[in-house]
This record gives sequence, structure tokens and C-alpha cells, in this order.
Amino acid sequence: MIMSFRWYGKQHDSIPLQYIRQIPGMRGIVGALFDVPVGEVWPLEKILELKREVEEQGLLLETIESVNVHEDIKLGLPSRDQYIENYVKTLRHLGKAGIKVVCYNFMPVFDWLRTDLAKVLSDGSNALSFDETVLRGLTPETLVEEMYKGSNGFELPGWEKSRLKELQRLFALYKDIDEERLFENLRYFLQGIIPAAEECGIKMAIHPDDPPWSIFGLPRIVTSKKNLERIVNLVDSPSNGLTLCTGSLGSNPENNMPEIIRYFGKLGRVAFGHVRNIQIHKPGLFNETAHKAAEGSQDMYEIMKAFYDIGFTGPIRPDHGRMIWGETGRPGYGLYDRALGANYLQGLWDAICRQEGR
Ligand SMILES: [Mn+2]
Repeated sequence: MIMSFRWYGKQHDSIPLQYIRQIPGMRGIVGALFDVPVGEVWPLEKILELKREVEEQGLLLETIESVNVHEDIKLGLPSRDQYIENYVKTLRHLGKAGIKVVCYNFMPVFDWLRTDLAKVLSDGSNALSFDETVLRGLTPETLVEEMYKGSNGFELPGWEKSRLKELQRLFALYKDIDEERLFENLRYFLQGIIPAAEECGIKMAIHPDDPPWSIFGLPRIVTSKKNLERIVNLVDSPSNGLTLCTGSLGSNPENNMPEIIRYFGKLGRVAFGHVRNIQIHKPGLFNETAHKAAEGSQDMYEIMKAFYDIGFTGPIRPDHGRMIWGETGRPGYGLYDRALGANYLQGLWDAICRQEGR
């Protein structure tokens, strides 16, 4: 397991790499080029420059999150072939730079979604939260406004203005896309990119939809064990892998995360772990919490034990954190609580290794 930390690059992150390297046991950076518009080829020189920066601090850059998928691919428009060609070029550049895992998602229009980016918890910290009843009172446009208001001036990944300025047009285009069509469009995309990913030694790692159910009537398919099974079978290749995100997939209590990790681990399809905790109050109402098991609804010991038992050697990152100790920054992506999370997960991991006699 390579303990890793998401970093937005020196232009876009409030946290310097020098701080991240001081987190005990931290080995990897999960990075991306945030200045390249979705659909365009990532220039090799820029990838190598990012890699150099990370390596100068004694950290690894082997994981990318995300190379976003152009909406035309998800919609299955004729223009998708050009975007798939560009995606393949990006993968070839990433392969040349020694990247091993590429996280991506296949959510129509919206990426991850919350109704409050700073819900105050009982200890005075704040965290991202989701309330289905609040969402029902919002339109897509008012939701986008709320997200901008709560973003503390940071561009939120998946909520780039360029992607969202054409909401009405996109919603109209998705009118005819149901889950079956979306599966077919995912298959077409995977058939186009997985051979190249194999050649480059890259594992593609699809991220679960967050939350894992339909939003504003848009189809969502990366939502359950059954659907993940269908996805890994769309193209039968070790490069067609999964990001198992305990906070997003796990926000539906029907998704048993340790069991899902074990199941897809045995198939060799777990490429990346996002490990975080959430407190589920009832279906459709949850907030993010500290990583510690007792703070939420996820059995963090069993989750880490499952990663251990499948012999996982890939990256795991502590996904989102709360805002604590007066820190301000990009919602979900402060330094302090994610550092605590990384340390907690490694404590569990160390104890499991010791128990297992390693
Ligand atoms: Mn995640």
C-alpha cells in the first residue's frame, strides 16, 4: 500500500509539498494538470514538470486524479471519437512519465455533489454534507451557485466553470440517455482506451458516483457491486480497474465496502483506494467525518484489513477531511484532518501487518 495525498499543484493548492512530505509515512502524490481543458491532450512536458516537482520533495507521482472524460463521450455524440483519440494520447504521455494509475469518473454533468460544503459538526469542526431533502428544493442552477458560494474561492474539482456554464444545453442532451445507454457509452469509451492503457502499463480506475444514486433525473451507473461487476466485464482487462471510494460508494448503506474490496480484489481489479468515513443519519442524509471508525458509519478496520488481505500494493489516500483547528481552504482538502486520517489509516495498517506476522 502506498499512502498518498491529493495535491492540486503549486498554482492551485494552499498546501505546499514540503508540508505533505512531513506527514509520517506519506509516499505518494495524487496529482493532475488542472489547467488543461477537459478533452484536450495533456502535454508531456507539463506532466514531467509536475513529476519533477513532486520527486524533488522525495515523493512519488504514479497516480493521476482525474483525467476527466469529455461530456460528448458520456453522451455518445459523434465527436466522441476525437475526444477518445485525445484521451489515448494523454494516456501515452502519462505512461511515458511512469504513471501507473489514472482515476476518472463517468458521472453525467455533475461530478461529486453536496448540499453543504461546511456543515458545522458537534465538535465545532466543519465538513461536507448531503441532504436529499435540501437537494429537492434546488434547481441545477441554484445548486451550482451554492457550490461556488461555499468554495472559499477555490475551483472545486469537477465543478470547473467551463464544464457547467452550459447546464441547460447539457440537460437537454441527456434527456434520451438512460442507464443502459450510459453503460453502452462507457463500453465504447473503454474499448477505445483500454488497449492503450495496457500498452502503457496504466490501470484505469473508475471512481464511484458520489452520491451513488441518480441526481436531478440524470442517470448514474457507478453505484453498486452489481454495476461495478458489469463495468469490469465491459472490457476484460486488468487495466479496466476500479477506485474503491468508501465515502462515496459507502454512502449507500447497502454497499458493504469490505466485502466489495475483497470481491474485486480477488478479480485483480482494485487499482486505487479512497478511504474516508461518513456518518449516515438515514438514507439520503449524511455528512463526512473524521476517519476514525467510531466517528462514522464505516468499519475502517475491516476496510483496511480487506485491502491487506487482497495483497493491495497500489495507492490509498485519505480522500476528504474536515476543516479543523481554524484551517481554511478548498472544502474537503485541508491539510490537518487529512494528515490525521493518513496517520490513522497507517496505524490500522501497521497493526494488521504486525498481527499477520509481517
Ligand atoms: Mn473518492
